[in-house]
Amino acid sequence: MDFSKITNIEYMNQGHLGCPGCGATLSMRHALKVLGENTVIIMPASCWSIIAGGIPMTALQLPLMHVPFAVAAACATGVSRGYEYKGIDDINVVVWAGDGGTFDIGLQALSGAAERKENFIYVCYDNEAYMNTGIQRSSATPEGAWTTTTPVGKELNFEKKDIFSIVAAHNPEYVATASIAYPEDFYKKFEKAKSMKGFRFIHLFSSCVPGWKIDSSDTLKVMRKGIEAGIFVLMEREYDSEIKVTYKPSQVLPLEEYFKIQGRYKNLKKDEIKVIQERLNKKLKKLGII
Ligand SMILES: Cc1ncc(C[n+]2csc(CCOP(=O)(O)OP(=O)(O)O)c2C)c(N)n1
Ligand code: SF4
Ligand SMILES: [Mg+2]
Repeated sequence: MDFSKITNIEYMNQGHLGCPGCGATLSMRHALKVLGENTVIIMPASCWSIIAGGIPMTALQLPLMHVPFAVAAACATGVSRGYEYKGIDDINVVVWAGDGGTFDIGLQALSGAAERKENFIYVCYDNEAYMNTGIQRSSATPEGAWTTTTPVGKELNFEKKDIFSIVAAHNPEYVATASIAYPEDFYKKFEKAKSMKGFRFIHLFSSCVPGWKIDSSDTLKVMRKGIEAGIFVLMEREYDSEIKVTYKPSQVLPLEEYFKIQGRYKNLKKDEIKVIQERLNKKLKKLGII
């Protein structure tokens, strides 16, 4: 990818309300550089509703519609069809939702829109818990991670919901995972999604400083280690084609290397890490990563 083509224009102002080192904030800044000014954001309740700030101090220079938690994909449907009715076809309608608003509360609206092949991009920034309301467990929380509703962090019976497969089962135009810790891959996927019509879904791995109990300066390092350990796999699928892994670590890191730099995993014992590693290895074998 030619990085010199990336615009210097910022669609996010300084002075947003995200924590220093917030993965979701970095992700929005860079996604907007690809999506550009002809973009309308639909946003359910989440940290990002706060990060954006209220008018007249909003951090985004683009139209933003705040919508109730469960209905982001339904609201985006309305906006997208409104443009279609008016014969306007050069606007990117984009949902920007957290994992709680996607994996749990907004799942029925997401499924309906994907099944109807609505014309918009749905982005889920996944920080693996309900962060805005105080770090409660969601169905995107990985097994073994501490949250305020799983205080010991040892709910090994609950595995993270496989949202990629759920969305892919609707045969959308495009489904991908990405992380701003791998910007080249991230930019390519947003460009590809932007160039298409129909239902497109991008699942972002998105660090959270207080929720993951990490240092703000380590935010990219933590996400990179997660991807090198294979706990989050960078991949994509176009319509009904095969899944393509877009980044394969040359040597997959032991999960322990990823866990030990985050306070949320500090209660895990060696034998518990072994159980989680074995489960992960099975998934990575299926994807041809190990
Ligand atoms: C129907 C409804 N239930 C609960 C809330 C309270 N609430 C606002 S944001 C939020 C957490 C959202 O979690 P997630 O979607 O993962 O985004 P994050 O805060 O992690 O960025 C909750 C529970 C709400 N606004 N509406
Ligand atoms: S709590 Fe987490 S997701 Fe929310 S603004 Fe802070 S770092 Fe970002
Ligand atoms: Mg979340």
